[in-house]
Amino acid sequence: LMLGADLRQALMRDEFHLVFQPSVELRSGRIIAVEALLRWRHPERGELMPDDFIPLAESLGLIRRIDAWTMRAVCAQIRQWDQAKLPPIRVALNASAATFGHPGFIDSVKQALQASQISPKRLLFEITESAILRLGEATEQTMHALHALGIGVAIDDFGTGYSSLAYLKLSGIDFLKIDRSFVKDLPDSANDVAIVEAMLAIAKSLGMCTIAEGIETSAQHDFLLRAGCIEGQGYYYARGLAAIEIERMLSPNPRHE
Ligand code: G
Ligand code: G
Ligand code: MN
Ligand code: NA
Repeated sequence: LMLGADLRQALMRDEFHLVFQPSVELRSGRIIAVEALLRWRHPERGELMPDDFIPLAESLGLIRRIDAWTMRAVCAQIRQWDQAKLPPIRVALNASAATFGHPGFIDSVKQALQASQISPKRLLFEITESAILRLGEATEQTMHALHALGIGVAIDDFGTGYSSLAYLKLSGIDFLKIDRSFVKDLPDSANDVAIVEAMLAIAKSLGMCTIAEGIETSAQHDFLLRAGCIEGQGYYYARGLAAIEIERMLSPNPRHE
Protein backbone atom coordinates (compact mmCIF):
# COMPACT_ATOMS: atom_id res chain seq x y z
CA LEU A 1 0.00 0.00 0.00
CA MET A 2 1.60 3.25 -1.19
CA LEU A 3 0.08 5.55 1.41
CA GLY A 4 1.02 3.17 4.23
CA ALA A 5 4.67 3.23 3.19
CA ASP A 6 4.57 7.03 3.09
CA LEU A 7 2.92 7.14 6.51
CA ARG A 8 5.80 5.17 8.00
CA GLN A 9 8.14 7.95 6.79
CA ALA A 10 5.93 10.89 7.65
CA LEU A 11 7.10 11.36 11.25
CA MET A 12 10.77 11.19 10.26
CA ARG A 13 10.21 13.62 7.43
CA ASP A 14 8.35 16.02 9.71
CA GLU A 15 5.24 16.10 7.49
CA PHE A 16 2.62 16.50 10.24
CA HIS A 17 1.30 19.76 11.57
CA LEU A 18 -1.60 20.91 13.73
CA VAL A 19 -4.47 23.29 13.17
CA PHE A 20 -6.48 24.65 16.10
CA GLN A 21 -10.25 25.05 16.02
CA PRO A 22 -11.57 27.60 18.54
CA SER A 23 -14.16 26.60 21.13
CA VAL A 24 -16.38 29.51 22.09
CA GLU A 25 -18.14 30.13 25.38
CA LEU A 26 -21.70 30.57 24.10
CA ARG A 27 -22.77 33.12 26.72
CA SER A 28 -19.88 35.52 26.16
CA GLY A 29 -18.76 34.66 22.64
CA ARG A 30 -15.19 34.43 23.93
CA ILE A 31 -12.70 31.84 22.70
CA ILE A 32 -11.88 29.84 25.81
CA ALA A 33 -10.29 26.78 24.25
CA VAL A 34 -9.05 25.25 21.02
CA GLU A 35 -9.03 21.68 19.68
CA ALA A 36 -5.79 20.52 18.05
CA LEU A 37 -6.47 18.68 14.78
CA LEU A 38 -3.80 16.77 12.90
CA ARG A 39 -2.96 17.40 9.24
CA TRP A 40 -0.51 15.53 7.00
CA ARG A 41 1.26 17.49 4.30
CA HIS A 42 1.86 14.68 1.81
CA PRO A 43 4.69 15.45 -0.65
CA GLU A 44 2.56 14.53 -3.70
CA ARG A 45 -1.05 14.44 -2.53
CA GLY A 46 -1.01 17.70 -0.60
CA GLU A 47 -2.85 18.34 2.64
CA LEU A 48 -4.54 15.19 3.99
CA MET A 49 -7.26 15.15 6.67
CA PRO A 50 -7.32 12.72 9.62
CA ASP A 51 -10.07 10.61 8.00
CA ASP A 52 -7.63 9.96 5.12
CA PHE A 53 -4.89 8.49 7.30
CA ILE A 54 -5.85 7.94 10.99
CA PRO A 55 -7.66 4.63 10.29
CA LEU A 56 -4.62 3.51 8.25
CA ALA A 57 -2.27 4.59 11.05
CA GLU A 58 -4.38 2.58 13.50
CA SER A 59 -4.31 -0.56 11.37
CA LEU A 60 -0.55 -0.27 10.73
CA GLY A 61 0.21 0.14 14.43
CA LEU A 62 1.57 3.66 13.93
CA ILE A 63 -1.04 5.65 15.80
CA ARG A 64 0.65 5.61 19.20
CA ARG A 65 3.74 7.27 17.78
CA ILE A 66 1.63 9.80 15.89
CA ASP A 67 -0.48 10.60 18.95
CA ALA A 68 2.75 11.00 20.95
CA TRP A 69 3.93 13.51 18.35
CA THR A 70 0.62 15.39 18.67
CA MET A 71 0.92 15.49 22.46
CA ARG A 72 4.46 16.85 22.37
CA ALA A 73 3.52 19.40 19.72
CA VAL A 74 0.49 20.57 21.75
CA CYS A 75 2.55 20.95 24.93
CA ALA A 76 5.24 22.88 23.06
CA GLN A 77 2.58 25.13 21.52
CA ILE A 78 1.03 25.87 24.92
CA ARG A 79 4.45 26.76 26.27
CA GLN A 80 5.06 29.12 23.37
CA TRP A 81 1.65 30.81 23.80
CA ASP A 82 2.40 31.19 27.52
CA GLN A 83 5.72 32.83 26.73
CA ALA A 84 3.90 35.17 24.34
CA LYS A 85 1.58 36.03 27.29
CA LEU A 86 -1.62 34.89 25.58
CA PRO A 87 -4.66 34.17 27.79
CA PRO A 88 -4.33 30.63 29.23
CA ILE A 89 -6.79 28.81 27.00
CA ARG A 90 -7.41 25.07 27.26
CA VAL A 91 -6.10 22.91 24.40
CA ALA A 92 -7.96 19.70 23.55
CA LEU A 93 -6.32 16.82 21.73
CA ASN A 94 -7.63 13.57 20.30
CA ALA A 95 -6.26 10.17 21.18
CA SER A 96 -7.11 6.84 19.58
CA ALA A 97 -8.11 3.80 21.64
CA ALA A 98 -4.71 2.15 21.13
CA THR A 99 -3.01 5.23 22.58
CA PHE A 100 -5.38 5.74 25.47
CA GLY A 101 -5.35 2.04 26.43
CA HIS A 102 -1.59 1.48 26.26
CA PRO A 103 0.07 0.80 29.62
CA GLY A 104 2.80 3.37 28.89
CA PHE A 105 0.37 6.18 28.08
CA ILE A 106 0.23 7.90 31.47
CA ASP A 107 4.02 7.88 31.79
CA SER A 108 4.36 9.49 28.37
CA VAL A 109 1.86 12.18 29.41
CA LYS A 110 3.87 12.87 32.58
CA GLN A 111 7.04 13.12 30.52
CA ALA A 112 5.45 15.59 28.09
CA LEU A 113 4.24 17.74 31.01
CA GLN A 114 7.67 17.64 32.61
CA ALA A 115 9.50 18.51 29.40
CA SER A 116 7.23 21.45 28.59
CA GLN A 117 6.60 22.67 32.16
CA ILE A 118 2.99 23.53 31.30
CA SER A 119 0.09 23.22 33.74
CA PRO A 120 -1.90 19.97 33.31
CA LYS A 121 -5.07 22.07 33.64
CA ARG A 122 -4.43 23.39 30.15
CA LEU A 123 -4.91 19.95 28.55
CA LEU A 124 -8.08 18.07 27.64
CA PHE A 125 -7.97 14.59 26.14
CA GLU A 126 -10.84 13.68 23.79
CA ILE A 127 -11.78 10.04 23.45
CA THR A 128 -14.62 8.62 21.39
CA GLU A 129 -17.44 6.50 22.79
CA SER A 130 -16.45 3.53 20.67
CA ALA A 131 -12.90 3.70 22.05
CA ILE A 132 -14.24 3.73 25.60
CA LEU A 133 -16.34 0.64 24.94
CA ARG A 134 -13.43 -1.14 23.26
CA LEU A 135 -11.09 -0.51 26.13
CA GLY A 136 -13.35 -1.64 28.95
CA GLU A 137 -11.71 -1.63 32.36
CA ALA A 138 -8.46 0.00 31.23
CA THR A 139 -10.49 3.13 30.40
CA GLU A 140 -11.50 3.84 33.95
CA GLN A 141 -7.94 3.50 35.20
CA THR A 142 -6.62 5.81 32.50
CA MET A 143 -9.32 8.43 33.10
CA HIS A 144 -8.62 8.25 36.81
CA ALA A 145 -4.92 8.72 36.27
CA LEU A 146 -5.43 11.70 33.93
CA HIS A 147 -7.87 13.21 36.41
CA ALA A 148 -5.36 12.72 39.23
CA LEU A 149 -2.78 14.58 37.14
CA GLY A 150 -5.25 17.47 36.77
CA ILE A 151 -5.90 16.81 33.06
CA GLY A 152 -9.45 16.97 31.68
CA VAL A 153 -11.21 14.17 29.80
CA ALA A 154 -13.95 14.61 27.18
CA ILE A 155 -16.19 12.10 25.45
CA ASP A 156 -15.98 12.99 21.75
CA ASP A 157 -18.72 12.43 19.15
CA PHE A 158 -21.18 11.80 21.99
CA GLY A 159 -24.28 9.91 20.88
CA THR A 160 -22.78 8.28 17.80
CA GLY A 161 -21.15 5.13 19.18
CA TYR A 162 -22.84 1.99 20.37
CA SER A 163 -24.04 4.25 23.10
CA SER A 164 -24.28 2.96 26.56
CA LEU A 165 -25.21 5.42 29.24
CA ALA A 166 -23.38 3.15 31.68
CA TYR A 167 -19.98 4.70 31.03
CA LEU A 168 -21.28 8.09 32.07
CA LYS A 169 -20.90 6.71 35.59
CA LEU A 170 -17.16 6.35 35.05
CA SER A 171 -15.35 8.86 37.14
CA GLY A 172 -13.11 11.40 35.52
CA ILE A 173 -15.27 12.50 32.59
CA ASP A 174 -15.37 16.30 32.60
CA PHE A 175 -16.85 17.19 29.19
CA LEU A 176 -19.42 15.83 26.76
CA LYS A 177 -18.96 16.84 23.13
CA ILE A 178 -22.29 16.61 21.34
CA ASP A 179 -21.69 15.21 17.86
CA ARG A 180 -22.45 17.47 14.92
CA SER A 181 -24.97 14.99 13.48
CA PHE A 182 -27.33 16.15 16.27
CA VAL A 183 -26.57 19.84 15.69
CA LYS A 184 -26.93 19.85 11.90
CA ASP A 185 -30.77 20.04 11.82
CA LEU A 186 -31.28 22.26 14.87
CA PRO A 187 -33.60 23.96 15.60
CA ASP A 188 -36.04 22.63 12.96
CA SER A 189 -35.88 18.93 13.77
CA ALA A 190 -38.12 18.22 16.77
CA ASN A 191 -36.31 14.92 17.30
CA ASP A 192 -32.88 16.54 17.44
CA VAL A 193 -34.20 19.26 19.74
CA ALA A 194 -35.44 16.57 22.13
CA ILE A 195 -32.22 14.54 21.93
CA VAL A 196 -29.93 17.52 22.47
CA GLU A 197 -32.02 18.83 25.37
CA ALA A 198 -31.85 15.39 26.97
CA MET A 199 -28.05 15.20 26.51
CA LEU A 200 -27.65 18.65 28.04
CA ALA A 201 -29.85 17.67 31.00
CA ILE A 202 -27.85 14.47 31.67
CA ALA A 203 -24.54 16.30 31.42
CA LYS A 204 -25.74 19.05 33.74
CA SER A 205 -27.02 16.68 36.39
CA LEU A 206 -23.74 14.73 36.28
CA GLY A 207 -21.75 17.96 36.61
CA MET A 208 -20.16 17.74 33.17
CA CYS A 209 -19.43 20.66 30.88
CA THR A 210 -20.99 20.54 27.39
CA ILE A 211 -19.52 21.41 23.98
CA ALA A 212 -21.67 21.30 20.84
CA GLU A 213 -19.80 20.48 17.62
CA GLY A 214 -20.43 21.55 14.05
CA ILE A 215 -22.28 24.82 14.73
CA GLU A 216 -22.67 26.51 11.34
CA THR A 217 -25.58 28.96 11.77
CA SER A 218 -26.73 31.67 14.17
CA ALA A 219 -30.00 29.75 14.65
CA GLN A 220 -28.05 26.74 15.92
CA HIS A 221 -25.97 29.00 18.18
CA ASP A 222 -29.09 30.73 19.58
CA PHE A 223 -30.87 27.46 20.25
CA LEU A 224 -27.88 25.89 22.03
CA LEU A 225 -27.28 29.01 24.12
CA ARG A 226 -30.91 29.07 25.26
CA ALA A 227 -30.87 25.32 25.92
CA GLY A 228 -27.96 25.81 28.33
CA CYS A 229 -25.06 24.38 26.35
CA ILE A 230 -21.80 25.86 27.65
CA GLU A 231 -19.45 25.87 24.65
CA GLY A 232 -19.58 25.50 20.88
CA GLN A 233 -17.27 24.72 17.99
CA GLY A 234 -17.98 25.04 14.30
CA TYR A 235 -17.56 26.97 11.09
CA TYR A 236 -20.01 29.63 12.41
CA TYR A 237 -17.13 30.74 14.68
CA ALA A 238 -14.00 29.42 13.00
CA ARG A 239 -12.48 26.45 11.19
CA GLY A 240 -9.17 24.93 12.24
CA LEU A 241 -6.57 27.71 12.16
CA ALA A 242 -2.78 27.91 12.15
CA ALA A 243 -1.18 28.65 15.52
CA ILE A 244 -0.21 32.14 14.37
CA GLU A 245 -3.84 32.94 13.55
CA ILE A 246 -4.93 31.83 17.03
CA GLU A 247 -2.19 34.02 18.45
CA ARG A 248 -3.49 37.05 16.52
CA MET A 249 -7.06 36.44 17.68
CA LEU A 250 -6.07 36.13 21.33
CA SER A 251 -3.29 38.66 21.54
CA PRO A 252 -4.04 41.26 24.27
CA ASN A 253 -2.35 44.02 22.23
CA PRO A 254 -2.76 43.15 18.59
CA ARG A 255 -0.13 44.67 16.36
CA HIS A 256 -1.22 45.93 12.99
CA GLU A 257 0.84 44.89 10.01
O1 G B 1 -10.05 17.90 11.41
P1 G B 1 -11.00 16.78 11.13
O2 G B 1 -12.46 17.09 11.27
O3 G B 1 -10.77 16.13 9.80
O4 G B 1 -10.71 15.65 12.25
C1 G B 1 -11.47 14.53 12.27
C2 G B 1 -11.15 13.62 13.42
O5 G B 1 -9.84 13.09 13.32
C3 G B 1 -11.17 14.23 14.79
O6 G B 1 -12.44 14.38 15.30
C4 G B 1 -10.40 13.20 15.60
O7 G B 1 -11.25 12.16 16.02
C5 G B 1 -9.39 12.71 14.58
N1 G B 1 -8.10 13.32 14.89
C6 G B 1 -7.68 14.58 14.63
N2 G B 1 -6.42 14.77 15.11
C7 G B 1 -6.05 13.59 15.70
C8 G B 1 -4.87 13.14 16.37
O8 G B 1 -3.88 13.86 16.59
N3 G B 1 -4.87 11.85 16.82
C9 G B 1 -5.93 11.00 16.64
N4 G B 1 -5.84 9.76 17.11
N5 G B 1 -7.06 11.40 16.02
C10 G B 1 -7.11 12.68 15.56
O1 G C 1 -12.77 15.50 16.93
P1 G C 1 -13.63 15.53 15.72
O2 G C 1 -13.61 14.30 14.86
O3 G C 1 -15.04 15.88 16.03
O4 G C 1 -13.06 16.76 14.85
C1 G C 1 -13.85 17.76 14.39
C2 G C 1 -13.89 17.72 12.89
O5 G C 1 -15.09 18.31 12.41
C3 G C 1 -12.74 18.47 12.26
O6 G C 1 -12.07 17.63 11.36
C4 G C 1 -13.36 19.63 11.48
O7 G C 1 -12.77 19.77 10.20
C5 G C 1 -14.81 19.25 11.38
N1 G C 1 -15.68 20.40 11.62
C6 G C 1 -15.44 21.37 12.52
N2 G C 1 -16.43 22.31 12.50
C7 G C 1 -17.31 21.89 11.58
C8 G C 1 -18.55 22.43 11.12
O8 G C 1 -19.05 23.46 11.57
N3 G C 1 -19.20 21.73 10.14
C9 G C 1 -18.70 20.58 9.62
N4 G C 1 -19.41 19.98 8.66
N5 G C 1 -17.53 20.03 10.03
C10 G C 1 -16.84 20.67 11.01
MN1 MN D 1 -12.40 15.77 18.73
NA1 NA E 1 -16.00 15.10 17.48
